[in-house]
Amino acid sequence: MIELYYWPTPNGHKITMFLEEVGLPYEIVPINIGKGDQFKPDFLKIAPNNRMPAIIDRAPKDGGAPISVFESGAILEYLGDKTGKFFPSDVRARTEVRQWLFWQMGGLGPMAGQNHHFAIDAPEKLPYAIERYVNETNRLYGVLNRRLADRPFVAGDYSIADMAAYPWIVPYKNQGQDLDNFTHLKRWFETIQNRPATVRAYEKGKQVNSAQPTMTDEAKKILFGQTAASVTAAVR
Ligand SMILES: N[C@@H](CCC(=O)N[C@@H](CS)C(=O)NCC(=O)O)C(=O)O
Repeated sequence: MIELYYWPTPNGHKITMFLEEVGLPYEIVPINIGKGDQFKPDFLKIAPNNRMPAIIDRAPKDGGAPISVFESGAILEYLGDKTGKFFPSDVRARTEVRQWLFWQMGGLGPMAGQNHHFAIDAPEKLPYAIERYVNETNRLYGVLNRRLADRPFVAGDYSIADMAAYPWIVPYKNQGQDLDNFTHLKRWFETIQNRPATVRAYEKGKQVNSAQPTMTDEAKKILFGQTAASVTAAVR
C-alpha cells in the first residue's frame, strides 16, 4: 500500500495518473495546501521542501523499512522502478524518458507555474512578467509539439515523461495558449485525456477537493510570500 500525500494540482495529478495506470493499491492523505497542511511537522519529515506530492511506500521492493519520496519526478521514477512499468530499464529507452521528465520538471512545470502566478493570481498584473512567462510557456509548447511530430508519445511508449507533462497542459487556457496552434501536441493531449486511468485520476482529484477553490484570500496568504522563516517556524 502506497500512502500518497496529495492535493489535486498538476504535480499531484502526475502521481494519481501513474497509480491508476498500474493499479497499485494506494491511500490518499489530503494535504490541503490552501490551509497550510504542507507546514505540518509530520509532513515536513517526509517532504522537507513543504510541497506536495510525497509518498510513503510501506512495502518497498527490498523488504526493508518504509521508503518516503518527495519531488514528483523522483516519485514517478521510484514507482516506475518498483512496478517495472512506464520507466524502462534499458539504458537508451530510460535515458530518453528521463531527459523529457527532467525537461518537464525543470522547464514546463516551473515556467507554467510562474505563468499562472503572474497572469491569474498576482494582485498586480505586471505586463512584463506576464509576457515573459506566457512567451516561455509558448516556446515550451512549441518544443513539445515538434517532438511529437513523428512519435505518439514524448519518449517512445507512453511513460512517466508523458504523465509529468500532461497535467501542466490541462490549464492551457489559463496559460494564454491555444492548442489549435500545436497540432501534434493537441493529438497527444487528447489521447492521454481519454485514457481510462487519466479519467479516474482526475475523478479522484474531485473527490478530494470537491467544492472549495484552493486559491482563496486565506490561501494566498499561506502560499505567497513564504521565506525560510515559514519552514523554521513550522518545525519548531
Ligand atoms: N518540484 C515539486 C513542486 C511541487 C509543488 O510546487 N507543489 C505545490 C502544489 S502544485 C505545493 O505543494 N505548494 C504548496 C506551497 O506552495 O506552499 C514537485 O514536482 O514535486
